[in-house]
Amino acid sequence: MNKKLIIPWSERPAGDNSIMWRYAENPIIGRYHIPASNSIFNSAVVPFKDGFAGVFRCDNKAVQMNIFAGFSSDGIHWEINHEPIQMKAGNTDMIDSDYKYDPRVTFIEDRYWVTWCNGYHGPTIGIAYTFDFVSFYQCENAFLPFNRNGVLFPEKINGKYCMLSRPSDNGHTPFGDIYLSYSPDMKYWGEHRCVMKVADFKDSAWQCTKIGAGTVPIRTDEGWLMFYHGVINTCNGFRYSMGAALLDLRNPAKVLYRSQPYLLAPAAPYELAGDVPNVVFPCAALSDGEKIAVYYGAADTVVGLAFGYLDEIIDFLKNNSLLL
Ligand code: BMA
Repeated sequence: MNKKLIIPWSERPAGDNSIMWRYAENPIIGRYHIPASNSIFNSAVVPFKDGFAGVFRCDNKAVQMNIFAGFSSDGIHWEINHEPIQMKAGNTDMIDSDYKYDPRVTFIEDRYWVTWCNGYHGPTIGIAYTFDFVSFYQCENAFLPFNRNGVLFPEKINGKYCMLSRPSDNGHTPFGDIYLSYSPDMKYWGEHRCVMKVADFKDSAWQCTKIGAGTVPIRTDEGWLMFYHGVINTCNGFRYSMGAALLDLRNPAKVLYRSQPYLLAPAAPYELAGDVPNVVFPCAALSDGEKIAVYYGAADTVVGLAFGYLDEIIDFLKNNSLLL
């Protein structure tokens, strides 16, 4: 965690007692932000040089899903390339991809790693690395189809790369739990472990249908803090909300605390209405060690920001945890 980092931020609004609150200027990225886009949403950002870089999910007006690089000096105002990322071959020549969506970005050791949902006979987890957000090198897919929500930890754990993911189906999966897998080389993945499963309807219905890893975990003294999405199937379809979990630092398959109430659920107009209504889908978080800014896709259409204080979120998790 870089303590000198200046992250996007606005204070909790007067009279608001929620643990996390929305940026008043949301959405920070609108659906037509680049000429070709139909929608720009579930996207990931990281500190880069004197500012920030990101990988953005832009669906074009043919509704082809692809990922685009972008840059910002303040993390709020973004210049997104008008052309999608063109992958070069990394640790494999097999870089087939029918579509790319829901990217995450993680800096590990010397480079930025991008994971995304990669279309290869159905969704699975694609991996690429870049040093500069100009040249990207695609690697072997992490898993067999079908899988979504691949999220790397920002450092090796016990000497290996570690990735959260969510085995799924080829459609609008009506189930899903979070697993983790290890790799010595970013090519071969194994030692798969179940991390957390959906909650019981009676305990926490917002996360009773499926859950998926969201943001790259943030190292804290209390454990890895990770924001995730939880889904309930309603008579109006799926509703996606955001919660958080603290995972054990040395064995992140062990959940220490997990939010019983959600931290953010669709309520603002841009979360309630869009191409897919009622979606809050976190994909990235920035922290300066005290404050946190979470980037989330809203209604599969635009990008929003939510803020909170690290210690308040951790206290909230400790005091409002699902019994594990
Ligand atoms: C999931 C993915 C996400 C999307 C969500 C809600 O299955 O397709 O990209 O945000 O559904 O539509």
